[in-house]
Amino acid sequence: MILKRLMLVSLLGVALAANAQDEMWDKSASGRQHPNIQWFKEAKFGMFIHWGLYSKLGGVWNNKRYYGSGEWLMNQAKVPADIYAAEAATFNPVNFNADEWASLAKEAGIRYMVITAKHHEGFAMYDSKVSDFTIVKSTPYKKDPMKALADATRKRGIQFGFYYSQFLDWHEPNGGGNRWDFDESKKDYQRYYREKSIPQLKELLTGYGPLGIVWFDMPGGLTKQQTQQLVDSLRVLQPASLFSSRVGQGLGDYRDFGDSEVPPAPINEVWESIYTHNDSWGYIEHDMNFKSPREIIRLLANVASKGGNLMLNVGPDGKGNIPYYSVQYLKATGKWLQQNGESIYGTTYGFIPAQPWGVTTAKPGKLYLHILDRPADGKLLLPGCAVTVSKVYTLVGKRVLSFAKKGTDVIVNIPGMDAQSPNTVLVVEYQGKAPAYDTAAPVTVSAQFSVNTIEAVHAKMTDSARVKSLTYSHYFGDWKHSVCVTNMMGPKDEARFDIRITEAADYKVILEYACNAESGRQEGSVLVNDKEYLFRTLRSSEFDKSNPLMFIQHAVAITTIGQPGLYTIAVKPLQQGKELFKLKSVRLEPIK
Ligand code: FHN
Repeated sequence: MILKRLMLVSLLGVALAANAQDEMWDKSASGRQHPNIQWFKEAKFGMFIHWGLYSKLGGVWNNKRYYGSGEWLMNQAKVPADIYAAEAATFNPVNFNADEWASLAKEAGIRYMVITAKHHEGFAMYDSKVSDFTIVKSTPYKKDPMKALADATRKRGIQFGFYYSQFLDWHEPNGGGNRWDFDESKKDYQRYYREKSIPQLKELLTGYGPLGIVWFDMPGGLTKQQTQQLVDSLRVLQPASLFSSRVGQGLGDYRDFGDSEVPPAPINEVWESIYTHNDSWGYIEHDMNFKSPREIIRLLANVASKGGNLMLNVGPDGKGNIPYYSVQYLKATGKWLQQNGESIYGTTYGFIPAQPWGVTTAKPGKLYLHILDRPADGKLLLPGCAVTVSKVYTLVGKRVLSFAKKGTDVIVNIPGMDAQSPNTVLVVEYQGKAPAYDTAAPVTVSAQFSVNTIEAVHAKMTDSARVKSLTYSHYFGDWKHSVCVTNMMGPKDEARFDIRITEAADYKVILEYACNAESGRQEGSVLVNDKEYLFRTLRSSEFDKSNPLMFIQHAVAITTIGQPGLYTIAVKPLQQGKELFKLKSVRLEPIK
């Protein structure tokens, strides 16, 4: 069912429903806690490694280049299983060096590592006795790299785990997914589980020492009861090992969000966001869209500020080399973490929601301010800071800063910051009970920043308008998730945003949205400060016809704010009938 859903999503390019992967999480499971969950909660930063036979192919088959998820090459090119398997004869990762990989992880500040033992292609990257399609039996390399890697990571205090695709197996007639070679009506999934999947999982859980995590993926073919039996039969082998939510049927120990997805607001559960470093999980020679250290550090802070872990993927090539930019940028991330790790490891989300200057994380009695953008006047506003602040200082250098309190606002005088720093952290020490995170707090808008983004998640809707997380991909399987206000079909379907403007100024009002041909050229209005401004929608993409969502920024008005205070912005269609657009954010830019 989930597989079908994902296929549909990839065909359509955009899924207008909630993310299918997230359906694997049973919310009632959040009350239950694995006794060994604490290390995971504190770890915050993991390294995912997608490495398999596909890494040797690098996204190219028969001289044709494929884009998106490189580990899906066999499926994308519909390569016959025997022809694909023959590729193993030239897979020889002679440059693989377990100590180098583990040292890189250590230097990057990684606390856990999860590597693909078997991906959907069916190839075991370890010495499996259950199948002949393994790195030991069918390649010139002939060795088991997983043994060495498990030892090298543990030696460095990094938790080690395996990714295992338990249902999809394009090499096997009874495995899920391969319908180009094998007749689906003849598939016996139970037999696949019995003869390959479960025995291989047992090998992994018995032959490689204590595993921090077993990271399942893309469940299928099992009822809840059968999944429970699978879980039980593996649990006894390693009771301390954590199982990812993609074991299916709500039976995991923590929640994984969709690929490359961060929830829009904090979540009080144990969870993980997983991201590719470039556009693909598996190595693709021509994929150079690597996230910079700045992007990784900010992503890490953003995920931590919502209470989760970030597991960032690298895709080593067929020789066993981790791509140059992954190595460099992970090391740079590690440098930042060496100095600022206190504000990430062992934290949870802070009680102050995202501000124009950045995000917050917390430990008992301490609030960490991650300053991603410095206010021009050097005065940092902490709204809703209903605690007794005793001290504010820079995390690096421990420079004590002065601050003032006005009601529940705290205003910190911040020093000139290193403009190059991706994230400058301040520590607020306080007494008293941290107030609850206020999801309904007005969004701060300040003239001290070049732009203020009011995200769709803050919308209060009337009538049929709805906030939804939309899933789509640009290439194949490089999933993106955007939270948008949708279903604004007529004048009653309004999205309202409560904001607090802290300085009088003229602000440009910009709508960020995706709009297809059908929705193009419709009239809408924005009400700000008691004045209504009209606009006509601009078409941005054809997301309903196998194309992804593309967002544009459409400036629609200037509003003159004479007094700081609370305001509301309301967006709505003027005519009935068609969806106005998918509204991702409203941006307010002070006019200079
Ligand atoms: O299909 C896989 C994909 O190749 C990759 O392994 C990701 C990682 O989360 N999981 C699946 C899709 O969700």
